[in-house]
Amino acid sequence: MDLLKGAVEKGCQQYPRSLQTILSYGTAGIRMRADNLDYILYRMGLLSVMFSKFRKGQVTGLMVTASHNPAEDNGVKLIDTMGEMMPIAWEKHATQLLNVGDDKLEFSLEAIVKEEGIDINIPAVVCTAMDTRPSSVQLSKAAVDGINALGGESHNYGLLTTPQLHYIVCCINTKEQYGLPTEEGYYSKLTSAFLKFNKDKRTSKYLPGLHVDLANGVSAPKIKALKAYLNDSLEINIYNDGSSGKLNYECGADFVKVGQCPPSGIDLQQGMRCASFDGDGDRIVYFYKKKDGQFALLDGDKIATLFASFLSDLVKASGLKLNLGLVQTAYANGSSTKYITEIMKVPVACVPTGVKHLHHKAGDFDIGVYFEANGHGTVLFSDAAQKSILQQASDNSLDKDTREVAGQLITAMNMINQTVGDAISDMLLVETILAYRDWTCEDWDSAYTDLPSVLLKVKVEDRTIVKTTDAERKTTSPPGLQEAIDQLMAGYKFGRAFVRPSGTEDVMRVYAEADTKENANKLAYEVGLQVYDLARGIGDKPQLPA
Ligand code: G16
Repeated sequence: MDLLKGAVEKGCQQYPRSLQTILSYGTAGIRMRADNLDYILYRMGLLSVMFSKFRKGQVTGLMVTASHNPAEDNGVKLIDTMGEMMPIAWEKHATQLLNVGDDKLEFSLEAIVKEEGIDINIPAVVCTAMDTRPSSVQLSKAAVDGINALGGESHNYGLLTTPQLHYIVCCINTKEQYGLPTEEGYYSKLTSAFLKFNKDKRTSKYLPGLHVDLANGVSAPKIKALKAYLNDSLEINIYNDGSSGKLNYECGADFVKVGQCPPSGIDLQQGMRCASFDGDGDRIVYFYKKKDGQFALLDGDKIATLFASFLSDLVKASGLKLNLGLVQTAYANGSSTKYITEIMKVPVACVPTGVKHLHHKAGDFDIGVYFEANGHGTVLFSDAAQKSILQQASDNSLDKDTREVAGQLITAMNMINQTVGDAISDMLLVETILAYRDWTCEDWDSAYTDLPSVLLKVKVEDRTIVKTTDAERKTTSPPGLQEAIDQLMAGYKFGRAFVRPSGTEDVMRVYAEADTKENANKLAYEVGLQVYDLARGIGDKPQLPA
């Protein structure tokens, strides 16, 4: 185990543990203020090498980003060999490496080797990339130092969106069956499918102009590159490209979703179709101004229903018998779940927050559409479904129309980044479907009306004291909290609320929905006060939302 010893000695000199607080690998990796992250990135570099060795030398990925968090934060997301998030079973190893003292690091690495039966001599390869945060360059270096210290080969792709790195890892490990493992290969795959699907489009209501808020993040240079591949088939007007504003500040998908208002920088007018990406390009929400002048959000739930109804129509028209399902979290608006089950008649599953949970569950269906309300999602096609769609498209015993629809399904599939939620890929598919249906945002939005909802944050002394169950829809601790929430909910028509500790920020999240905005606000506020009182709130008490 000289390799481990050497890596630890080097790391502890250059990247000594500088935090004594207990950390954990959360909803999507680890994130916090960037100042103390060097040693953490070094250690996550070590872990990604271990993970590559565990996967018999297949390539794993390490993305330096804190996604929707403020510019001062940073973090890391680790990627599995098919481009999914690192398996939950490995999160305990990450948490262990995050918390162990320098003197115990070697022992912890040895323990992982033993527990997972890793052959330490297998060569390892890790692909890395980063977002545009000021700290990302230095933190990438720390990660690469960790990778190299354990003898791993590192391929640094520089600036990429998170989903682009997921795509590249998958392409490499599938020996390019999924696409070419380069940024150009990514644009080329997605846009070829987009251009193919849209080549004969004739629309009267749908207009190709789209206004995109890029959160002053890494998607800005990437959307500029993408535009060159799209010719004029989609006119993308770019806002918040990082040339002046601050990352995620008053802009981006999270700001728009939580604030239910346009981002700064976009003067929203009627007739404009707009989208907001998050800081690392894995989330997207749409919005527009209604005829009555109100702001309207088309969030992850609306995107999921758009995708599911489109794919379900194509599946039916192609004569295939495939089981299509939708995966949501507790944040899904009650109206969306009702619409999907009662009108669309599509099965819905509810899982805890975190794309890793949704992605996993979506694999239970032939075609699994998964989305968090915050705009994080994609579609998975099982191997069997992909095979039968391909067969159907080339079965000459079938009529031409049927084969053509199966061909459209293949094209749609090629537009989708199945490895993870991807704002660019989701945007191309939304635009394709709107053009295909010749829909405006109003048409899309008219399927169902969201119940008014609100999200609050409450600061508490220690958010780990709040425990949840039933896909985070109920709390089991601290005592009395769930009973209090149940009582409050009963006082409001369509009242529904839940609380959960965030896995990406040091806060408790409170969600509430009800028949009116005023009632949703009141319910969230009252639940927030209970959290503050029963879960040892700190700082200012929650305020009644405006
Ligand atoms: C990450 C996760 C999402 C999650 C979000 C908020 O998004 O990938 O699945 O919904 O954090 O999580 P939490 O409520 O636990 O803070 P992103 O886009 O920031 O990576």
